[in-house]
Amino acid sequence: MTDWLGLPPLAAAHGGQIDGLIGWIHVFMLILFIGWGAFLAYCLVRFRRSRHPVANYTGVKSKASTYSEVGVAVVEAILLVGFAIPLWAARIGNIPPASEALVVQVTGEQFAWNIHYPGPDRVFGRTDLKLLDLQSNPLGLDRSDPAAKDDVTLVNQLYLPVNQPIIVRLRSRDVIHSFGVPEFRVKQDAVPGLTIPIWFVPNVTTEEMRTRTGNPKFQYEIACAQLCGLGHARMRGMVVVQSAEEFQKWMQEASAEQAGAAADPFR
Ligand SMILES: [Cu+2]
Repeated sequence: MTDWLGLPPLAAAHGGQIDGLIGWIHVFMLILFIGWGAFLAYCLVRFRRSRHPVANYTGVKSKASTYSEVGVAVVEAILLVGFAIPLWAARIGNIPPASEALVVQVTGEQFAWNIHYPGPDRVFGRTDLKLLDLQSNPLGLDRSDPAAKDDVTLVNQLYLPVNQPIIVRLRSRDVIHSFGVPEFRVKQDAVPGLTIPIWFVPNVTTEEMRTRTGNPKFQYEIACAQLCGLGHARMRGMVVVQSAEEFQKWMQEASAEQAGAAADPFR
């Protein structure tokens, strides 16, 4: 229905509502544009100098302009109260319980996305600033904590299962970044000192999207959507959406591999 907008392909359950809202805004703004444009053209002709050599100081007596302005305000109120606020409230208020979702922590830094999964035990391991190492441990994860043993950390790679609610706990380590994945119709600023939850349900796997777009190299991408410094343009992460089974398998392997590497750093 909203193909005419030329938006990126849609790959999240709630995205249709966002596209619908964007579509309605465009329709109303087009009506406004045509209306005001026609009014301007009418005024230019109607009040041309050759017909009105002397200025008229009384002004317009008709109420038409008042009515049209009220009309515009009403349409804008409908957009805001009828569409935008309910949609926003549903996105912000109805966060699914963590037990039904995959929770993943995403921490922006200049200029990368640090991804942290709690692992199969679903508990995030302890992190400690003192353990923070820009190269080997950018999140300062304490591998001696039992809850951290199965944790998986990655840089610029986000793996997600399809058709499952995802809760991203978004944070920043330095400046304001913004987590944006256009296909998921998700965009949220990452603010230092805050952990901001966002959630969505990806409903098209990377494989399916490749077939659908006819582009065998298609990749979902996290784009940093706030100018955050000189390296902003290269602050990209890739997102891989897999079937639940593929994701489980990947998670088991990554978890085992990272636990092994942590136990034997010289391996
Ligand atoms: Cu950034």
